[in-house]
Amino acid sequence: MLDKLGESLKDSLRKLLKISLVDKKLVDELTSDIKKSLISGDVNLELATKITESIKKRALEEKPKSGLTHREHVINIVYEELVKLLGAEPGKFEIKEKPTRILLVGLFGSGKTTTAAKLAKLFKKQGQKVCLVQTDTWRPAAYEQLKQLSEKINIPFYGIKDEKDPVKIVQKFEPDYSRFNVVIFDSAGRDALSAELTTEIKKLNQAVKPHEKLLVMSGDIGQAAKAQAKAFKENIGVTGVIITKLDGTAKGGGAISACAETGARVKFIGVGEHIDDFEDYEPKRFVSRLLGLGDLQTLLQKAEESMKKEDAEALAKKFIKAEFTFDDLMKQMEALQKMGPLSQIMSMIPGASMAKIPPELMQVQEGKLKTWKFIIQSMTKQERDNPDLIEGSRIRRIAKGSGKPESEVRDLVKQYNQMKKMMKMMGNQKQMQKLQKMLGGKMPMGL
Ligand SMILES: Nc1nc2c(ncn2[C@@H]2O[C@H](COP(=O)(O)OP(=O)(O)OP(=O)(O)O)[C@@H](O)[C@H]2O)c(=O)[nH]1
Ligand SMILES: [Mg+2]
Repeated sequence: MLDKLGESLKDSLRKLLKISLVDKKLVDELTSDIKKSLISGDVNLELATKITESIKKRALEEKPKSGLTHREHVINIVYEELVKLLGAEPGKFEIKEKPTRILLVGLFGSGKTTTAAKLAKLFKKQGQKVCLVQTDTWRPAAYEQLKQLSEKINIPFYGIKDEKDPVKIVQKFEPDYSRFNVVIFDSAGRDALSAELTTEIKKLNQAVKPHEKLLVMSGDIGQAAKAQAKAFKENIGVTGVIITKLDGTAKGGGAISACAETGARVKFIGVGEHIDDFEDYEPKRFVSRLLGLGDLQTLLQKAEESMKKEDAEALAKKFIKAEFTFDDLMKQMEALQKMGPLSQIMSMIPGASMAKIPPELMQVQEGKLKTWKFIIQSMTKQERDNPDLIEGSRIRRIAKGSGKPESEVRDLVKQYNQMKKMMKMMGNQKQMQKLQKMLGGKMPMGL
């Protein structure tokens, strides 16, 4: 998501990590890089200038907090300013009243109907009783589209095929709504917020009496999101925004920053065409992912599910210190396997996404793991604890014992050494570790 914006921001920070002395020239270079990244991410020039000026000023004038190097201090400032730019508050969404009525509005093709289904599934997962109501009487296939989606996710659907008046649809099913905790109304779009669309939504608004009016906008409209959010807010009042299609576009930075600027709260983001490609919008988490700082809390949560917490923490520490043995490697590999694809896991480890990780390490196959297990089981305790011992005759013995070719044993030793080197590299990024500690309270991180 927002890959391009994230990559160029990461590149800027990578440069900073390589340099030991932070001086005015470096800060100038860094802020100019960040500004370029933001503009390529479609953040407007004025806003991009404002934030980079503020980063520059703070980086040069503010004293680093205790325990932080100047470099770490600057990274923290970049992080804080980006969070401000992309909306300081998370778009929390609570179901307070029952039923909570949600009306989705937006222009043609912004993703309303898809989002209606995504939202419904999300609430259902939270244990809420949800139904979907189709009030789009404009697009000929709208009825079928939402009906099919609701069948796919097994959620009650209301709609009247061929009815032309959306208000009649809302009224017809009024007695049913009280059976649900959440009622989601899809509505019709137009090319622009025309008088026709405004009138229609106003009428719908009166009939539905929604608790939440959510404006659905496509992320690829970039800065145009600002004018759109403003127009919808003024004309019909919106309580929040959902930005869709944030997968594979660099322009999402534009749409999100534009919303933050107008005070429109982004509540959810759509990150793909599938029903599960939907997330709560949490600016801090979003920015830490953009910067490649990782999301350690999510990682730890997953780790906890697959192994005991103490084990997970001890292993993670060993892992980062590159002190792990073959036994640890095996444990880690097994745990990682339970947690999901390695590449996804690595993107959540702070610093890991900064270190360029060899792709072959990301593709450890299950079959390979089994082979490794046999090989490790054929090692003596001494060899497992001290992998440097493994050479020549030991390799031959281990190969024989495990029934695997010597090349496999060598391969495992090679992978181990590579991994160790990589972990050392990450571990040595002391600034990253300290940063995690410092941000412990503020960012979803905490080893
Ligand atoms: N890649 C991607 N595609 C999306 C996302 N959300 C919606 N789409 C696609 O965008 C297209 C339009 O989505 P709809 O949900 O029909 O949009 P709509 O706002 O209901 O459109 P109208 O009913 O014509 O006003 C569809 O092809 C969706 O699959 C998203 O988050 N990512
Ligand atoms: Mg639609």
